[in-house]
Amino acid sequence: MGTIYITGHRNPDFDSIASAYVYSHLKRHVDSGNQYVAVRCGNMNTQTRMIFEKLNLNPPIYLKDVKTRVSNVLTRDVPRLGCTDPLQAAIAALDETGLSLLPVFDANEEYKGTISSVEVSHFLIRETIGARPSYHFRIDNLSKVLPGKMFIRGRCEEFPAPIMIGAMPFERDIQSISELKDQLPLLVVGLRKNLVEYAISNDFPALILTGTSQEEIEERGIDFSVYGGSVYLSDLDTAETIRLLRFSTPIAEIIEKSSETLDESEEYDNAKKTLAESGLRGLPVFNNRQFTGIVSRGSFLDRPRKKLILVDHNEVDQSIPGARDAEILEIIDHHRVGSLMSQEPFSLYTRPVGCTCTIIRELYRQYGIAIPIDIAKLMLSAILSDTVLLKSPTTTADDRNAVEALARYSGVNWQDWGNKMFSSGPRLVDMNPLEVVSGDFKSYDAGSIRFGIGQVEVQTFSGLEAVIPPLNKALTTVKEDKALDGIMLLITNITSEDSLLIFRGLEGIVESLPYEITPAGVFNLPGILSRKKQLLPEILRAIDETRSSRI
Ligand SMILES: [Mn+2]
Repeated sequence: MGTIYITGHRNPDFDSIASAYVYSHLKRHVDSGNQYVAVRCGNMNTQTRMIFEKLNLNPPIYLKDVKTRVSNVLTRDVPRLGCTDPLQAAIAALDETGLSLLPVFDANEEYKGTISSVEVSHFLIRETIGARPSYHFRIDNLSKVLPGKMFIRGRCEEFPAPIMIGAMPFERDIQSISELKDQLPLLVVGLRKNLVEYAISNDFPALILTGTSQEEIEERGIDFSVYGGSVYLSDLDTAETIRLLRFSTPIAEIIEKSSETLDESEEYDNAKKTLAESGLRGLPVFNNRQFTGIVSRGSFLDRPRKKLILVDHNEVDQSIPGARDAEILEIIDHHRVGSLMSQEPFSLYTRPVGCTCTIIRELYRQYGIAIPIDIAKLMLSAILSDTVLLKSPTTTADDRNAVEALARYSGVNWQDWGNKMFSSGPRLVDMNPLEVVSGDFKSYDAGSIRFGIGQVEVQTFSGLEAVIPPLNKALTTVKEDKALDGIMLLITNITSEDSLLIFRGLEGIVESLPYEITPAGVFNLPGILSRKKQLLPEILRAIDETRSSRI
């Protein structure tokens, strides 16, 4: 079962948010095999908040982006090893989990490095090649790898020592030991009194006695009272004792030391780069300093992509950040189709209607799914919002029919409800000019020219003179922030069905628009309500004409 996000565009208007909500409801009914989550990638405007509140519905959750992160590739439920654990425990854990590496922590839970089959191999190679190896012993680890019991616990907790076996005639054994020069060995021996006493008197760090018992030792009358080392009684024969003893080495001695870590929230590409540059085979992953798993080089072989359905837009640049790398499964939209590129086939539903919800209502009918009253009210509100109460020239017969049918079905007087929707917004004079400009803002590319158009709806133009200068200032700020060549704000009076236009940049092009301009630099656009259908084509045409006149 996968998670599929349904999102509208950035700077979402009501249709964008309602369409995501409504379509997630429909998808849940037609496909129970996946989880459909409606999201929004921006703040809700006043109208959106008001409608969801009035209908007592929870609006889609805010989702910052759909970027692939470490949390999407990490291996969880990874056993943690301690620095003092015997190498045998690490080998067993690598074998049991099948993981390529495991993280190692010290007694204070601080991350110290990783161990993998590579470090284990290095250990074996080092002991195989060259002179007699010296091992790092930790008395506490003896009982962890060797069945048996501690007979005497010595003073020294950890020490380096070569292993010697007392299996030759006494003189030959002493000879071998003396050849170790200043190194004192850990001696593995049966109950041979002369050798044991030799070890005691020479202060060997530890003795491992095989094939004997406490009673036998006492019967032999060996005096350990002056001995400072440890004596361990192994239940195994000497060969097995030696084999396992080597793997009692604390893993801190052989790990790949590192303090580099990753956070779950780190972006996939950054994490991949961090790992590659570290030269390490893997890194531990933390979430708020809490260890949650590991990533290895294998974690980054294939980027998992989040699954996405776009509603009310079709360009990844207008979509939730990360959409470019996501797997887009469907697009439902009523805007012009721009640069649509996909890595795989997907469902595309576009129709030249006034609102995405008009298309989604059609889909409900196609699938034969009953529309709940709440959903009907949302769709009705979305169509009224996008078509400005069916007045916008983008309105089609389908939108009108949908409004009539949804209003009848849900028992709503759409004119009353629509007027309430549009009067819910604050007055322009009371609003932050930057929010007015960027609240409902769209960017466009026309060849090498990038420009943006914001739109705001008002009930009246009266008192507007006072807000023009601050709005012009805000236009300049947003234009610079977004590195645009030109920027405009369409102020639409939904009562008189007219608009005003103010702008910054692209003067030559904007001034050739077929509208009357006032001395204050404000265009009058009588009868113009639609940015998409009425204003945008004029601007694109003006750009084209300016270009061809230059040639
Ligand atoms: Mn729309």
